[in-house]
Amino acid sequence: MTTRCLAWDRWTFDFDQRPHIMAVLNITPDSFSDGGEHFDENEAVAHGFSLALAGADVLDIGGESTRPGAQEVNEAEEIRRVAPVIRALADRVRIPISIDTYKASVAKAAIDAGARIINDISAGRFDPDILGVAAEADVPLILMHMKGQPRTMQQNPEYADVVAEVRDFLAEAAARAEAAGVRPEKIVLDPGIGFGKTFDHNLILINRLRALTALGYPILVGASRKAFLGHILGGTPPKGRETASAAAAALAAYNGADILRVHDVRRTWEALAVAHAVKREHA
Ligand code: PMM
Repeated sequence: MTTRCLAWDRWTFDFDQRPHIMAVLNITPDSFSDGGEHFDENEAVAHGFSLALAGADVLDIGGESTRPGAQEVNEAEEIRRVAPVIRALADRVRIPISIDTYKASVAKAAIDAGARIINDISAGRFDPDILGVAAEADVPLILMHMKGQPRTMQQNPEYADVVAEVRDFLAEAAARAEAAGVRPEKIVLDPGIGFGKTFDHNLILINRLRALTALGYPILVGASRKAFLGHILGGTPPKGRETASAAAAALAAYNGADILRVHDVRRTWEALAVAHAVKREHA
């Protein structure tokens, strides 16, 4: 099966035409890259508008930070953070809104508020009911690889063959989602950059992305502002990693990523335009 396209509701993402941009909107006090900045509801909504205006194809709204060691948030609090922002943006931006959660109840509340994509960093492992929520709503479902749990995932992760392990994990996650009623053409896979991976694992996965595109589903990559970029730059903090993030997005897109999850939409857009132009010439 090869799906080079996501089409649902009033949207068509044709990945043969160009890579697409998912813009990050975290409504958390403690995300590693933008924690606290958009914690206020009005500010979050304003930032959502500006990301859409900058050219984002999707807004990914999250109410719980998943950085190593972050505080867990209960469902009611997570819904309280994200639902009003989704409701305020859903009818007023033309692009779809994604809910970044691994909890079925939060995904359901977000769908009720107007979200039309579910982004699950646990690939349905933490709360399998989320697969039924995606099937029922018939929305795209992003399944991400993570080794272990967010709290402990960076404690010396080991793989015999990181590419094969991530590929097999994602193939199994897709099969489980399909068994729960999610249509294959709604599934997107993500290697989970920074989630239970060493510096080298992240680089290998970006380099060898073709092993994942071979599974036949669209591929999403989220490298923006992540620690491995800070490491390459010699310790630059998250906000100083924007040019490096754009370079990582361009390389991932060149190697087959269809959706790039990023903070800086404009800069990514330019980097992706170059990647796509070179790739087309090469094809
Ligand atoms: N990274 C973060 C959060 N959610 N979702 C997907 N699908 N892929 C990712 O790589 C990913 C994610 C952590 O980054 P943030 O704190 O900047 O949101």
